[in-house]
Amino acid sequence: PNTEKEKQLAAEASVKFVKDGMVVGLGTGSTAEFMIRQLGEKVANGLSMTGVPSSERTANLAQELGIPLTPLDKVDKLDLYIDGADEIDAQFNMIKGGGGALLREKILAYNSKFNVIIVDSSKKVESLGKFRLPLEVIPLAHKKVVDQLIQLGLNPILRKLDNSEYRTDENNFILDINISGQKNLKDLNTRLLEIPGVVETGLFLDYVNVLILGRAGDVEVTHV
Ligand code: DER
Repeated sequence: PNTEKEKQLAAEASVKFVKDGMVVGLGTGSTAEFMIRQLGEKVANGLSMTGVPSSERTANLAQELGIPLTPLDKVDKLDLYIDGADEIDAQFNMIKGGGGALLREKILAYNSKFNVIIVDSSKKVESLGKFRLPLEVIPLAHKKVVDQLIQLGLNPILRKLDNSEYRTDENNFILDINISGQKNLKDLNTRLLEIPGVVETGLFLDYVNVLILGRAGDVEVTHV
């Protein structure tokens, strides 16, 4: 299937949810990029909206496109949050964080009235875990967290950028872990968050209001 086309179709369908005067959380990644570019066009044609970016990468792109931005602490609730996902299962549980922005993404998604997720067909899975789950971890603690994750059989890998550690926008590390075969995602998420030094996980459970799935030449919109 033509993944780029599917991303574009899903992005196109998502911007229809954006109405004049809305405060919109802007996701991170290549699918979100299609959405942001389309919002830029609508803003250029008179749409009045304010964006709240989920990463420096997204902030820079939105700025370039002339989308007015505001910091999260200047708004009460976001009207809408639009973002991609790395994997999503039939219960709308997601793995996110492939783009390293999971912490801010989860903060925005949690603080918005309505979450719209846009994916190409490759993201829909039977069960999560083919894609490694990203954890945001404090550098000071990361070796201890690695040891703990190894004990749990989760096979942590420190994300690299060229030859040094990858740093998130908050200057933390990312550990990518293998959660395939894990049955109780809620319990797993709780256990991960209880490890001191783990800031946040890329497990998004119960965060989807609408899923827009681009499928060869068409889009499938599911209201959860
Ligand atoms: O990092 C993220 O959470 C992104 O949304 C990612 O999950 C999707 O990235 P993609 O749209 O480039 O596949």
